[in-house]
Amino acid sequence: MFMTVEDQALNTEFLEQGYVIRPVADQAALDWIRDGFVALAEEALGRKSDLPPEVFLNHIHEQVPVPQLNDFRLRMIRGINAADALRENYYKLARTYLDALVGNELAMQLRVNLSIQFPDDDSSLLPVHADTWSGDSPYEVVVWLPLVNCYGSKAMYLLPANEYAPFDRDFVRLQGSSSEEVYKSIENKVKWLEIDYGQVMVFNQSLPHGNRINAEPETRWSMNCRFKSVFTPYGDKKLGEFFEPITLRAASRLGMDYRYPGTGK
Ligand SMILES: O=C(O)CCC(=O)C(=O)O
Ligand SMILES: [Fe+2]
Repeated sequence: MFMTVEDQALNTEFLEQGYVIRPVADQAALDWIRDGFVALAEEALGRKSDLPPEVFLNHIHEQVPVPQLNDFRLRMIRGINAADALRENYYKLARTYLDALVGNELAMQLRVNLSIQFPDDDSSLLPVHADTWSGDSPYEVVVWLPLVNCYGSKAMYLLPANEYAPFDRDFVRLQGSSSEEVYKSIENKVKWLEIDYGQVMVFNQSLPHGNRINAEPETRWSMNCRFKSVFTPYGDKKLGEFFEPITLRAASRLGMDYRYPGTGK
């Protein structure tokens, strides 16, 4: 492979583990996103906070009642996605890693998702799944961003690539089992992805992953967004509907627009 040594190492790590965790590639973009959430949450609560941002976000469950959590989360997602700079800032967090792992002509999901998981709350859990089981293309990767430090059950888990083969062999037998049974079958193989604010993760969403009840005393805030190389096959999520090209290069623009002489408009 004609890749730099660094790019090769990153690719090998991603293939072997199914994920990479690295410092964000753009600290200003990260702070812009977190400050945005603090401002949106203050607006939703109708008061300013004098707490440091990480304390404010980690303890938001002390200010938002559980029955209002979903509305609160939707308000946060709408608010942050309404800012024109969001997607470019989100891309900048992982640009160098995406370049190395996916390519430099990318399609990005139109809407960036947000998870908020209160301690001991079971209302917003994602049972074990792979995104490809519900129509995502295996050419997609997820860029996952913690807005607070995530550890223990406040983190998400993933079945590492090197543990996948037995799961694959057992999958047919597991069909008809509950998500809980599927989880139990891999419980001692999954990796809990400890990751701090200031880091970003890229993971292979075709590996089984999910989360459990957050038994830590702090709220988890994390974002996720899918990226793929623009000319790779699409699943149910199509270009123009769900994905949009963000870094098309001149040669591709020319190719897409090309008409043989005399046949074009
Ligand atoms: O954030 C999580 O716990 C799971 C995220 C997830 O399933 C995804 O981004 O595809
Ligand atoms: Fe997922």
